[in-house]
Amino acid sequence: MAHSKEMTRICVIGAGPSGMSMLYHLAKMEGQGKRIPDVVCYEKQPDCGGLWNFDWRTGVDEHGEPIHGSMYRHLWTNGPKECLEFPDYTFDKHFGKAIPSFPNRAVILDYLNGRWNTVNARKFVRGNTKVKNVIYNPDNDDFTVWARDQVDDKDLPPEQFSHIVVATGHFSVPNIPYFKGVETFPGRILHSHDFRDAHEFKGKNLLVIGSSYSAEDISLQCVKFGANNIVCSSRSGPMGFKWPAQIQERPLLERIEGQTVYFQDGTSTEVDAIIFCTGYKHTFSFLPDNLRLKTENTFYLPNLYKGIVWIKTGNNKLMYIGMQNQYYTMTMFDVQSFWACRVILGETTLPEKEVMEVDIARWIHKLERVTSTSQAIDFQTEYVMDLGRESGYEHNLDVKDIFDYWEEMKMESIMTYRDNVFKSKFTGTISCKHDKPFMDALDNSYDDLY
Ligand code: FAD
Ligand code: NA7
Repeated sequence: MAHSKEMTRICVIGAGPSGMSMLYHLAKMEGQGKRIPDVVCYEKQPDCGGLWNFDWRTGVDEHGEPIHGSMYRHLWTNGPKECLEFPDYTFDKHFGKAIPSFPNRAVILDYLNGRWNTVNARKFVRGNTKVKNVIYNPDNDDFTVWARDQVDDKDLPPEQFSHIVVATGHFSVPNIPYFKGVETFPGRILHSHDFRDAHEFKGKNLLVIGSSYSAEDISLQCVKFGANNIVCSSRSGPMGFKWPAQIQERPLLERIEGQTVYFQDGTSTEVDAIIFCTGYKHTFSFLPDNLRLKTENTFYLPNLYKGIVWIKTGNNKLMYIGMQNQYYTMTMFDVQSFWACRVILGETTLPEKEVMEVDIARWIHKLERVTSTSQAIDFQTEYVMDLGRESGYEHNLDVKDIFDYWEEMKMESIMTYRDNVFKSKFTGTISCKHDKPFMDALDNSYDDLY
């Protein structure tokens, strides 16, 4: 479709929680009688939901494209649901009763779908459609997008858009460092991206590399489902939880000789499998260098004003949602999206480039002084609150107290923190307990969504 300079036409890339928040707000505004621009959301999976769609496949999908999903079968949320609850669509509203604070992944997807359905946000989504290329056209001050219909196996005609919103997530493309001798290892080697079910490791001795959320939770999952022993290897110090007897922590892996893995402190052990929990790479293969965010997994991103607007090239009409490291998730994506919608609709005016640069530098400088989890939560709370204030977001999203309590519970006991109950900031409802403690709950019946 041709695009004139005056026309606003939005392309959202990705229909995970971030992209869907954009669509939710646009559909809601439309429902309130506001005139909204033409919107198209390209999603390479068959449906919306992003990482919350469990994918049994690993490697490539049925169309030969890299699998997006990194979720595993028995995943329960690792933060309390009270920290990701939408004030305008609470868990009480969706489920009609109190549910546990750490639900399994199917419950979260059901909840998200419930909110999106209230405004039929899905109507903008073109599923099974992968964005292959985007360019900025300085002459016309717009973007051209090339996408591919994966079911019909054909490229679609290029389309013009005034705005691009990149919401393709950043926990999908694995970061896999090399360790000397790894090619001699005779057992299974995988990255957390390809981890699907801990049953596979029953009775096995494992090496887990990394010391963040995936390392911690995959180790626990493996203990839960009967792994014999797990050694976690970290480059920046131990995680320091009170682990069960089957889990030990060691310094960074130094080399591998056959089944034996050697650590930097000179110790060694024999393992049957190696799981790289070494994080993910921000990857935007569909974007040229002048539009492409290049970053580590951090709490404030380079070249993005308010963590959203790409200021390096072009016209401030390329935006990214959900690209920072995350304590806040769904609500942060939501306030980012609301803020972005207001900018696109001309209800918020962006300052001059120099002012935006100074603002980014100020946040990054502030982040450099963050040295603890609690401070990182403070930092992200401040960021979320700043966006809320600027955009006139209707609700106060500050759940720092709940995060702090969660962190305290986790340090007290990594095995049982998910058995605690938390109170909703928005309804005052205290969650109920699961029928079994986390470490004993092996069946995870997804049919019973509470
Ligand atoms: P995603 O969910 O990754 O969605 C991005 C979407 O973009 C996908 O649907 C993808 O198919 C699509 N896409 C990508 N490339 C293209 C393309 N070229 N063309 C078209 N579409 C494309 N968060 C929590 O709040 N609680 C948790 O317990 C929790 N657990 C997690 C566990 C794991 C194992 C992982 C990996 C993450 C977890 N998260 C958790 C964090 C997670 O990042 C967010 O909850 C959320 O899924 C991020 O949403 P998103 O929309 O930004 O990205
Ligand atoms: P994270 O949180 O980005 O953590 C990555 C981890 O990988 C972290 O501990 C890193 O160590 C470690 N890492 C990265 N590169 C290396 C090398 N070269 N050697 C050793 N260790 C390395 O990713 P996660 O997968 O844990 O979590 C991502 C999301 O999935 C999150 O939302 C969870 O809820 C689920 P570092 O700490 O930098 O020393």
